[in-house]
Amino acid sequence: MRLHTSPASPFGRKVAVVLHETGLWDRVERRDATLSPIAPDPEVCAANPLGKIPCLELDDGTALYDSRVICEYLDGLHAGPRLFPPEGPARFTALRLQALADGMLDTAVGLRYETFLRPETFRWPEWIAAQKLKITRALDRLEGECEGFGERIDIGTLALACALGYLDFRFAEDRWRDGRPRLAAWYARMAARPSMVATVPR
Ligand code: 99T
Repeated sequence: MRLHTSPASPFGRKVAVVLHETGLWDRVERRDATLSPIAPDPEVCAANPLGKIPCLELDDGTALYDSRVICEYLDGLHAGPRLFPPEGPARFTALRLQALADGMLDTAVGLRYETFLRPETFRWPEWIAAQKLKITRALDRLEGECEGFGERIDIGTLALACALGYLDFRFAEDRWRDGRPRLAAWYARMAARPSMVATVPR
């Protein structure tokens, strides 16, 4: 299997964390792609018409995307505890948390492109402020919910840890920990996991 990814991508990090947590790391060859919406990578586009990473090429030539599909596929390849709970409330809580984390990341990556790639004269301050508010609301919701996570490790909690790690990486000046001590404490425990330490974004 071959994974198109990048050390800066939080979605690629989620897949990498799953590979570590499931003991599958050595089964996947990794290829770091350099891309952006206006500078696509031809190899990634050949595998994923959306031109986005992560994208996993299987040995039979099938390409899997996006990160959610890849993570669920990988979760079917190991014998340890499932990261995608198979059914019931646990499953839908994990999937909802993953959706919240990925939604925060879609917003944050969009903001990154808006504030870093888009020429300054074309930027739209109201749009930027409204996007930041989405992340603020999500963080506030998580501050209220995270004590219930306990020591749970599943696709929801791992995705959230990757999302918070991306805020540290690209938006440190926004200081997401301020006023959110419970979320900060939960994240500190998650960030110490070997899978998270091995995949710190660069
Ligand atoms: O949008 C593009 O054309 C290129 N962008 C990407 O490939 C980003 C890289 S994060 N990936 C996604 O947006 C994937 C989202 C998808 N729903 C998934 O896989 O879950 C780069 C972040 C950075 O450099 O700061």
